[in-house]
Amino acid sequence: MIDAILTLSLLAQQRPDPLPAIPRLEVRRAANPLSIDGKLNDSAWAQAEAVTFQFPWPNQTGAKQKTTVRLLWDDKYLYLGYDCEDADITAQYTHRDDPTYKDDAVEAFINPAPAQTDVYLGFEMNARAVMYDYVYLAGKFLFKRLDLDGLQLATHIDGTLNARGDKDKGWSLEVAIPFAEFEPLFRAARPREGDQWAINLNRWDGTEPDRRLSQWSDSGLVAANPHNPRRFGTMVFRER
Ligand SMILES: [Ca+2]
Ligand SMILES: [Ca+2]
Repeated sequence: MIDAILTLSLLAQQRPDPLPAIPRLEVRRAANPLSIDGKLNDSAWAQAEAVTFQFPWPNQTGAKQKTTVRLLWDDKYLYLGYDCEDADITAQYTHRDDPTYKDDAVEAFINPAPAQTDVYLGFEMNARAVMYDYVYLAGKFLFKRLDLDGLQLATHIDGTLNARGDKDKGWSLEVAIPFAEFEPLFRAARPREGDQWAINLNRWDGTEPDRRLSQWSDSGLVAANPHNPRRFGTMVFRER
């Protein structure tokens, strides 16, 4: 039941200069089962091509720490595995639909019907494996009270969480999203060979005033803002 909406103040002004090309990724079917424990040591992950993030807003301050993401799928789930280098891991929020994007967090914005760019599902997940999921509607609303069922989410921290004086190595995150959650945008039980979805992958890192947004596909917006569905990358499902 949707009983609350959050109005977005997205003055989504696009930069005038030439923007980078929209990236494309082939997503393979997982050959072996994955254990969603936050560790990317399952043999299936070795099949997946890693994408790296760019930093489109040079005025942001603090270390530009590397992020790689791998994607896989099977009959039931889309899997994402994030690997975040991070010398200082911080995350405060602990409840579903808290504003996890204010923490050390990674995101996936997924549009399974790329002929339209009004609606997509957002998943914003902090280093404590807290999920903020919502439906984005036309740059105007986020329906955040809608909680998707059957998600699996875990993180692994190589360092100390919220201990500010020491030096951490990084954190990783695994999430499994059931294809059933994409109804009615995607009217099939699962994707087929060659199906294309639009997706963007993001990371918020650091604490104010040193905070960075990095992304797979540059949103092309003037402000550091990831929400531009016209600039999502293309993901192509492959059976092998
Ligand atoms: Ca794992
Ligand atoms: Ca951090």
